[in-house]
Amino acid sequence: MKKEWYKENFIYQIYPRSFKDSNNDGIGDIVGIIQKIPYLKDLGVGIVWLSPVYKSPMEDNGYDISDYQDIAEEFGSMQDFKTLVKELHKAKIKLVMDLVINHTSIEHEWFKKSVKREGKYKDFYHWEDNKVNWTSFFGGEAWTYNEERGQYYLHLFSKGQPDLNWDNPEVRNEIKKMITFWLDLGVDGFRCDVINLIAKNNKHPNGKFSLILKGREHYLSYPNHHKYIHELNKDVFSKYDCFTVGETTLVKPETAALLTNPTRNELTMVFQFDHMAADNYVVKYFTKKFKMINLKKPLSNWQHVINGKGWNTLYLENHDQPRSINRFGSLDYHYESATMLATMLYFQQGTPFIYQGQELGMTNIGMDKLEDYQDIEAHTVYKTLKKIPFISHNLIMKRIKLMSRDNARTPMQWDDSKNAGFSNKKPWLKVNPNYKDINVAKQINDEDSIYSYYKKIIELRKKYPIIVYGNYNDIDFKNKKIYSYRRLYNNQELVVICNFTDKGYILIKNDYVNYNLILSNYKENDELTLKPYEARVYLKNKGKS
Ligand code: ISL
Ligand code: CA
Repeated sequence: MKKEWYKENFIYQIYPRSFKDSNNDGIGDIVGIIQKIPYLKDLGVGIVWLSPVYKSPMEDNGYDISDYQDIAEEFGSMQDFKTLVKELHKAKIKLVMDLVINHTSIEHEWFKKSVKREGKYKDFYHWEDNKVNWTSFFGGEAWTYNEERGQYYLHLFSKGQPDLNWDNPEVRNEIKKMITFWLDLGVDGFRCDVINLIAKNNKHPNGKFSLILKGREHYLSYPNHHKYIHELNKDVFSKYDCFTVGETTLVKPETAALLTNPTRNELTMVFQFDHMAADNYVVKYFTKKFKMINLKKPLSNWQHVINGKGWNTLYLENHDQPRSINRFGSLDYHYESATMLATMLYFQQGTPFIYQGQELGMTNIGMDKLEDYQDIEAHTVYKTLKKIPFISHNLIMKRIKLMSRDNARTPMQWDDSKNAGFSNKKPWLKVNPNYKDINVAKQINDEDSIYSYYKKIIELRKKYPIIVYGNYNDIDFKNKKIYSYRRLYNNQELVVICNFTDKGYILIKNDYVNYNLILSNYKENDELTLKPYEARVYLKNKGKS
């Protein structure tokens, strides 16, 4: 397997709005990120991924871009951005930008000109005389009438996010120029937003009957997306030492294996979503009781399908997902379950991602009032569900409390001072009241904190290539309580054992007496019994025993 820097480093995702506010306007910014580079250095991550900082009306917090080659004023200036690149590189940290190229904002010049049917912009977006029945990812209709042009336009997300027409070569040229601009500024890679949605059936036929995402057969992993991504790779990415991670919604492992196969020159790796459905029926808001086997099955499947063909990503959290302890762990075993989840995830094969605050065990805020939610998705989902008879306000709020994206977007908890040390002014979104207990200041010098445990995993991954490159095999796959697996590399064997229950678990026989315990979230490990949420990592040099 080829050795690459983007396989060996941890990637830390920053949601700029919520990371650190340097000028006390209540909104995180680029200078705030620069101030916290020593923190990233201490943690030991090698790559930072920034959620969008481009100019935007912020209807979807920057995933609606009105100028691809400028910085949003609330985040800072182009000069600040250049300083960020310089300072990160000085600290030996690479920078990955978010690339939102499936759609723009309706305030982008291209869209304004397209509305007026101006020159080459006329067909930059998807236009139809008649309404098509497709539905949007945020709930509601995906085609909206534009008075001025007298036609309907497509938006797979909010009304403010019209989809670009990728069949138009002029669109592809503009995008390529824009990407080159950022690479020339020193950017080291891109996270490509909903990249498996860019190609559409351009005849825009009505979709077949479906309760969710009606019309998806006409745009989800539609064949031409391979072609367009390959073109970006050939004309732009391949000319730089950079990598790409595609966000691929509802992608099948077989498609991902094609997208990430190095010989096809498309993407480096992708985010899949199968394991994010371990506690819901594909649509996040249709929740179901979490069962560990529903996390293990998809994760293991991806390890096997991608192995030797492409390259995996390892994540449990991002700015679209509620916090993992609430979903898959236990608030009563905060430290134990947070560290166990990290152990289960980060010793698998793939590039590991940490979402800001995950390294502290930040948890869901679960706000009661709809007005407190800032996320456009919470509001559109509310409106859509409210139209269905028999669904009450309380029932919808219960779901939103559990699954809203704002759960992950509350300000980063730096210390126990006002507003968690994020800002002196009232933050744009409420701070989680548990910041007095869960914060960086409290954990950074405590050997027994979640933060220090994350640091240990990061160090181990640097020390042992088996963690990066070893082959993956399940152990006792059918076990519904214990998640365990083995990695094999050269003459070494690594074994990971995680207890997903709040009860002790008797190991029938101890198979690992001759192994070296290199990590555990308990100080004492009973030979025959796993404690609640206990995690262990063993290493063995074969032949020696
Ligand atoms: O979070 C989701 C639903 O609750 C996902 O379906 C999500 O909308 C989808 O994965 C696409 O996400 C990305 O593109 C969106 C943006 O709102 C998300 O923040 C981004 O990660 C539109 O640009
Ligand atoms: Ca600010």
